Amino acid sequence: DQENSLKTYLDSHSDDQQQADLMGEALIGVTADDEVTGSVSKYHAHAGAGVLHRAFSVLLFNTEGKLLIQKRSAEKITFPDYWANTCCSHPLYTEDELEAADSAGVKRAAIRKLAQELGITGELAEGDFTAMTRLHYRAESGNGWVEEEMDHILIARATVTLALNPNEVASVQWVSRGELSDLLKDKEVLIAPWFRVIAEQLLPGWWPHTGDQKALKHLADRRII
Ligand code: DMA
Ligand code: MN
Repeated sequence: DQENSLKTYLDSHSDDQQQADLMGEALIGVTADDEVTGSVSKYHAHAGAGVLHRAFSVLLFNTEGKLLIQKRSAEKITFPDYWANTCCSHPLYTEDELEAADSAGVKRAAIRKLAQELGITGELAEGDFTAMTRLHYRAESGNGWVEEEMDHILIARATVTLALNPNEVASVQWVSRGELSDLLKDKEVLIAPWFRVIAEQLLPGWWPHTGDQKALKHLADRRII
């Protein structure tokens, strides 16, 4: 059953206690309409056939309009060593992070994980994020794990100081539109599947407006794509 398989997994991953501990997190199970169905462990959400759950993807820009991207660490359980957007994770099944009004829950989760993965603390508040749209996608991680998420995409712009957590992030890069498009074409580079969709299908329309939150809000679309 779910609890036993989590215990077996945790016992066999005592070599990486940080990632193993996180498999016990309570995530938010959702329907294809993003309606909450209940709590699901991070382990159960990503094992076997997987369980659709709520996630977020942050796209952080600096004042020059460059996007911060991260290479996921080799320790990540899903998609290790892949390049992705600034920060991705899941809101937790708590009152604070379940809050739907103004996408407050996913914004709070984003602030929590920007600190834990990248050491960004105190430089971003909920009001600095714009919730752009929701992306429903499913992808096999290739190592036996699966992602199926309702991904809330958040854009923010700020000047930040970074202190990378090596258990989460191998390296980072600030990229211009041209630099990102070269990276996406490079056959040697692993690109996370959700980030490829965001970068190729959504970002081109948003990038010119990332310095203007009012314009971004105008482009925001609460539909699920
Ligand atoms: C999960 O990200 C969310 C998306 C959009 C892929 P993740 O695997 O980096 O989550 P976590 O950092 O919590 O392991
Ligand atoms: Mn997930």
